[in-house]
Amino acid sequence: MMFLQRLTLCLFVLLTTNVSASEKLNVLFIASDDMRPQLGCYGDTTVKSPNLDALAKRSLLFNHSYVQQALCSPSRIAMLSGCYPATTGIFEIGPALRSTMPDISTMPQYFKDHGYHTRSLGKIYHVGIDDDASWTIPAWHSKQPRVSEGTKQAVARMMKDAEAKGIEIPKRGIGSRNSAIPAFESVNCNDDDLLDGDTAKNAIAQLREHSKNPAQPFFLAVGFANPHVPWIAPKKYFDLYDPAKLPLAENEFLPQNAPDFAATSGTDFRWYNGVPQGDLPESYKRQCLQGYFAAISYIDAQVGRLMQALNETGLDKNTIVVFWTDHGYYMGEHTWWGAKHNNYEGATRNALMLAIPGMKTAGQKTQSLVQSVDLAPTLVDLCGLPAHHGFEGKSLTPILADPQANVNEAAYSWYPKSGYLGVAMRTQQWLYVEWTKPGEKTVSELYDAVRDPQNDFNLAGKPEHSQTIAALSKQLRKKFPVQGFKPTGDSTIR
Ligand SMILES: [Ca+2]
Repeated sequence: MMFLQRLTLCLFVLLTTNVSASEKLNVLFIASDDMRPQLGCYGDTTVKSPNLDALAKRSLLFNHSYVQQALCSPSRIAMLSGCYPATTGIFEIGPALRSTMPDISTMPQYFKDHGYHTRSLGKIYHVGIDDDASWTIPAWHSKQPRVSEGTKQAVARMMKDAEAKGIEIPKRGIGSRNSAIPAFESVNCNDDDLLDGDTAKNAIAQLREHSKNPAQPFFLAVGFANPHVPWIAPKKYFDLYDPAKLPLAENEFLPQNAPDFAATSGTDFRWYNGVPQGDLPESYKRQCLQGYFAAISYIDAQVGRLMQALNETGLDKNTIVVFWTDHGYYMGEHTWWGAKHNNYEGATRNALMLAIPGMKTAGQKTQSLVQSVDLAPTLVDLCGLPAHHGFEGKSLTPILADPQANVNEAAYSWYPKSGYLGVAMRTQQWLYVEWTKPGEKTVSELYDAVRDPQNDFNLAGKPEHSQTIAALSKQLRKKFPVQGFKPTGDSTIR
């Protein structure tokens, strides 16, 4: 069986790429923070993303890709470990992967153990919660500011004032350090003057180094901080958008008939300087959209620089490129702004593209359901490494060869809220969410994923759907029979 699998894989690589079987493929893994799949290549006509659109032309684009939790750190940990949050037990920002799984071999670590030079530049694991065992040398972070010089000075003044008055600045919430940082800011500077441009610059230098040493394959992970709020980017990206012409969300209401605790999302956006509490004025909403889209275009340009370096060094011929975002985002839908933090489609659906040199399906899109945990077995497969039995996802190689193929019956996401732990199961037809809490009745949500893709109307209370719910619940519990989830905290607001 194993032999047949390996043979199938070798045939797949030979049939779909121009790379010889003996040559190890490199991996350039590009991550962007809080970037929902609102890009030209995803059919959007507002956002300007020429470089990601160009990458899509050499990739298979996954139109139904889902993260395992719509929160930075747990999402990244699931992707990098190849394990569902139900296995890692990590549902919040804070705990490191090894606090629950000390002996795990992560995806990059597995590449490292098989001769790869593995490196992390920028935000791959959540900043401050890194995993040294994953990387050949410790993760690198730019020292360039995330904000403008003026904002940097405002933060310094705030800290100094607080110290002089003997006031302790809270780590989170209104009055925290973020209170001195605007939610959006157009900065008159060059790309490399801010953190993400500098990350791209260093990644390019790294690629050039690798091109001089082709004997050792590399797994280079490059993580950008934008478009996570604050949306701070060079002015030229803000100038791409006229706020007056940006479309506002059409569903500025909470999901109808949904449980109150489920239909909440983060409040951290409100902690930034100048963000009104309560309903946002329309002009402010438009400025927010301009900022978010400018931040996306700023990252798009950085991806373009990386791809140019890949082409110039010739590494494009033997390097797999992954573009992955850590979850979706709300920009006004359901009244949520600058937020993710729930189990709905807008939060759990992410952008994913995979480019293999010479692939026959380049430029195509697939509607197949895929998950972040599928990336680890996929990359291991594509690079010809032995199978890693700890990875819980499925290799996507059948879909890369045939975009009509399916490997998953459903995609799964988790979120803890108000003592409940919710598991979302996205099938081609439905989004089913089951919330369990010790001592409480199980709460279900059901959305028609085809007719109601933004999850505006919960159908769970309708008698005509009771059989569908029973069948979906059975399917969910068959996949995850142990419902004894023990959330380590309540991640509602982060
Ligand atoms: Ca994030």
